[in-house]
Amino acid sequence: MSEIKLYGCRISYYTGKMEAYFRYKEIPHQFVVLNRRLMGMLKDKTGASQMPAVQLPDGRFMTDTTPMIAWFETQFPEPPVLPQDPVLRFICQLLEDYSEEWLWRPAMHYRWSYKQDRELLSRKIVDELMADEPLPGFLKRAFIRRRQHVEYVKRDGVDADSWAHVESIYLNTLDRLEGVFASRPYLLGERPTLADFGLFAPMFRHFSQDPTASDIMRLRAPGVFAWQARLWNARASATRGELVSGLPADLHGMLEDAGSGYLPYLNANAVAWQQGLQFFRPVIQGVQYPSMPVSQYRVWCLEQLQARAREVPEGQQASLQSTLAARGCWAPLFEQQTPGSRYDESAQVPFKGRKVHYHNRRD
Ligand SMILES: N[C@@H](CCC(=O)N[C@@H](CS)C(=O)NCC(=O)O)C(=O)O
Repeated sequence: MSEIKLYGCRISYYTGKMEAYFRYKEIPHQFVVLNRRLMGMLKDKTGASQMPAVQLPDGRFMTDTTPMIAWFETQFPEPPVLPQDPVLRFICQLLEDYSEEWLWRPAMHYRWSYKQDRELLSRKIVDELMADEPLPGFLKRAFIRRRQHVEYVKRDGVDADSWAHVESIYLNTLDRLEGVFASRPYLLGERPTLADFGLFAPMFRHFSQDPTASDIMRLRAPGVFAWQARLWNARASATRGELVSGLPADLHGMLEDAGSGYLPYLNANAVAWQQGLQFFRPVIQGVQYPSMPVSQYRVWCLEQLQARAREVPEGQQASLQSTLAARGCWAPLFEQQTPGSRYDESAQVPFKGRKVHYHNRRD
């Protein structure tokens, strides 16, 4: 084997993120569409039942896009997708994590709560991933619709009371981004950074393509629609230009959303994890959510964000703190002194060795 293999499917949130990164960095790879047999093989190799997964030419397997990209940056460093400036670098890492984790629920909701979306997407999933399963198509599609709606909508905290809040996360994000892309092509300047790839996960495979969310995007935020196509088409060798210096005012809103919504959620999730709970009921921006699963992976996300913030050199710590505090992110970032995820105790991420079924579940 001489090529990197990327296992996934053409409608998957995180697979799209990894594809866009490989395309931008011009890292040669072969795309392999998953089926049940390959999924089983990947679970054995990576310990996780999730996509995407990557197989290196030396045979090693990897999973989890954030640490995978960090590893590929060590192997293909030019041009880097992280800003040189330490404060901007942390903002970039925070925006990546916020975008891909916090827009997950609205992305799943828009795909599986609306009839036209679930009809179309269940057909796509079955045609792509379950073509060789010996069952009638209508049964496979009904199974997928039910599984996805139960697992990723009802069980993940979307009910009549939280519905409007879940949708507002998408709608507000579109409004904020429309302002950003009116003044520059990518989140942090003239070329893509890690933050763009994190945001790409929900925006590309879900919001810009699923019928209901896509209609909204095209009408409400055509600049975001253009950005996701631009990023898909971006190649490092043909992309020049500077990053912003300092935090642009048009990103204040997204950071304030992270400080008032996502980081408090991460803290509540971490407390529930420490208490050994399987489910918890957070209040988010004043909205009482119904029961949702405790996520070990997201306790690790909080730990990782804290670690990245601590890596900012001493001389820039004051600037980092004041920048984040002004947007309401500093206090919630360090509210939990020891999140205690135990997600990567043997420090093998993104390589094999963990036993995690899926990022929304405890072991
Ligand atoms: N943290 C992982 C998350 C991967 C993930 O959740 N992938 C989804 C699809 S986009 C998945 O495989 N879900 C399992 C399932 O639906 O059974 C990453 O960054 O790659």
